[in-house]
Amino acid sequence: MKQLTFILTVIIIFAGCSNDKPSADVTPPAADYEIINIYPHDTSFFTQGFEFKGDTLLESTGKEYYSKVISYNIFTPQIYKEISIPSDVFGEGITELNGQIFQLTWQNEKGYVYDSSNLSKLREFSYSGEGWGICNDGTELIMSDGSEKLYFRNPESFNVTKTVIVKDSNGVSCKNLNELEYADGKIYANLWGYNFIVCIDPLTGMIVKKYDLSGLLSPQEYYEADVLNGIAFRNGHFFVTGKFWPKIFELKLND
Ligand SMILES: [Ca+2]
Repeated sequence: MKQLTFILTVIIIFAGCSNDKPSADVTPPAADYEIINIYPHDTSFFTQGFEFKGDTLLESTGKEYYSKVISYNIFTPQIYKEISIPSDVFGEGITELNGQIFQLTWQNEKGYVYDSSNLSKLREFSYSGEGWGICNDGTELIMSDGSEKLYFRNPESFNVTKTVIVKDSNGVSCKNLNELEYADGKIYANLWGYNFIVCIDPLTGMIVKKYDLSGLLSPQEYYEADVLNGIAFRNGHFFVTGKFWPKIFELKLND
């Protein structure tokens, strides 16, 4: 009986959102969504950051030699500006706050700040460890590093002011937090390698909703593309895409 209890305990632990394998079965149950529209996405973009400023979509891409920041309009479509970063730097997430765009890098332990009106570089900043996703709540920057932690940082000093552990309703921590989006008081996050996004209470770190987006692309499109990564909120709708994805989906996420 003890052995059976042990086995069941192991099964329960690994069915949760633990270690490197967050499960699609983790509570809370998936919430559904509606597709409002579909827009083309450049399949050369290894998407790392995705955020709207008004009608302008800001996207950052990764990989050495290919990392850049693009501001464009998916509704016209029209590219306003595109800049590259040094070829030895692997770009990661971006977020816009008070006229400035903050860009992380993966393992270079530095980031860039740009003037959001013209993408001219204003300054650099440094941090320890990896940079993955970033968003902001209108006051502070919120950053992920691939772990289960979200780091709240002062936008001027980039000092950490608070750290939140993201966990499911069973209290199991959830690693692989990737691209982020702040919307209506919640943080929405991609989990690296998984076709669902989670909605997180920023005060507690608790995952309160989960959306399974595994049906967005056809099996052939999923085969040719890389992982789901990129959430941008605009006028009550969520725009999602992924690395090398051919499409951007405008979604209404239901409660
Ligand atoms: Ca985002």
